Amino acid sequence: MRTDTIVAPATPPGVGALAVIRISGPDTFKLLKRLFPEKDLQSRPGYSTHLCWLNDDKGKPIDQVLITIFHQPRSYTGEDMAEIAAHGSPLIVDKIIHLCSKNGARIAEPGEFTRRAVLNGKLSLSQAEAVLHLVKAQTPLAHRTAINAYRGAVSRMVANFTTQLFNIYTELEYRLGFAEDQPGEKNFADTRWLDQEIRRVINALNRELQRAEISHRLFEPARVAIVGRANVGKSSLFNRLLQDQRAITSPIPGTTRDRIESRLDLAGITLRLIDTCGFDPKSRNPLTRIGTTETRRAIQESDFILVVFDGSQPVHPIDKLILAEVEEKPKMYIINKGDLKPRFRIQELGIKNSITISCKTGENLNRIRVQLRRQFNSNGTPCPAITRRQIDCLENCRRALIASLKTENLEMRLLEVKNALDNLTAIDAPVTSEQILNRIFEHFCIGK
Ligand SMILES: Nc1nc2c(ncn2[C@@H]2O[C@H](COP(=O)(O)OP(=O)(O)OP(=O)(O)O)[C@@H](O)[C@H]2O)c(=O)[nH]1
Ligand SMILES: [Mg+2]
Repeated sequence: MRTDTIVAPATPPGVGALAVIRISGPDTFKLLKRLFPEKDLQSRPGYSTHLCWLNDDKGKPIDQVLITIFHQPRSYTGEDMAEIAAHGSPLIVDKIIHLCSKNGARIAEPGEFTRRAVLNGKLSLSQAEAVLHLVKAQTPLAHRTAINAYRGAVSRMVANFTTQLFNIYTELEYRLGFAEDQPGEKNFADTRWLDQEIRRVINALNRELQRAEISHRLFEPARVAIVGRANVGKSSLFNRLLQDQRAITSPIPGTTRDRIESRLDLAGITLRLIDTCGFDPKSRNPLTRIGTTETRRAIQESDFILVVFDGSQPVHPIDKLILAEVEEKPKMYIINKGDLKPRFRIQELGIKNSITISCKTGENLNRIRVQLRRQFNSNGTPCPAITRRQIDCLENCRRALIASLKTENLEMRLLEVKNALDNLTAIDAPVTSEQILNRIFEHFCIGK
């Protein structure tokens, strides 16, 4: 772990009433002494605030600031820290950061303050992740979920499962030892009770994993891409669903060039709706080919696809190519331009379920909304686990338990239960792996 002294703005760039600059590390007070030579801040109590004038290295005033000081270990990072609240001007912030770095501080990397808090045992891993979600939360439910996680709900859930699994583990170990001593003893080889206990934990994990999808979606809205060949009415559908003229529409094929994204709110469910460029991998137009590559990327990144066809035209060879492209994705087939004479025969594509709509008249658009709501229905209580990393750990734990049930061999079973325990405790384990830390903190911004 690096233990130098770091500095970064903690508030977003731009103009505001105030801007906060954070300093953390062993030389915090040495730095403050250079910045405010007439003050002896180190001898003042932690959490105290001090109104001071800050001058640049030529003695010219930068700003009048309010400094809050923290003595290690009683600070966010567990190190000596200071927070300088200045007037919210990007120029002032730049000057203060520059002054700090000239006097020995290093500009912090994204998430480095919280990373230090974890490494110094001030926050568990799941609490650190909750910090990110706390600032990301945009709805009251998302906020409640993040606050719970920050207050240790994930750690409590992990502790609860760990106790249950540990009991199973010790029982297995005991039986294994006993079976070796008393090879003829039948009762100890009978694992029905253990099977039941393991199944009970698997069922509880199943419930948490279902709820985890709800909590994950509170912070990472599902992506829904509108895909189809040129001119079928993708942008018209995009605008209709958003109830806004967000994308340009026109009778000229190839109107949409770049993918356009927008937030779509459907009675409590938030989605990211994506309008794409007309799909045509064989086009001679280089722009269309670039657009098609982008559309492919949008398909890959999306959780659900609205596949749009033009109901006023016969099936086109590109329609078949599109079907192959979206084969593995959950999707809905939409036949647009239902107000015109029907010439599209979807049976030719071997598809049974589709919705015929008209972006011109608005016919059946509500059915799409209802289906999307059903698909991403988030009724229910969110689980404390929010991040993909936490969900993956729960999932791996469950997988190991299922594997443990498939073997009669007590030793193998013990190994799988141990594997399940390791995956579970990884959610909040003391971190030794740089890789895990990097994965968590790559999403943080500087100053957090
Ligand atoms: N009659 C009728 N015309 C429609 C309907 N939906 C869209 N259109 C028209 O079809 C044309 C193409 O619509 P867009 O929404 O731009 O189609 P697109 O799929 O986004 O096209 P590209 O961006 O070029 O790939 C426009 O002239 C629209 O007014 C509909 O339901 N009925
Ligand atoms: Mg378009």
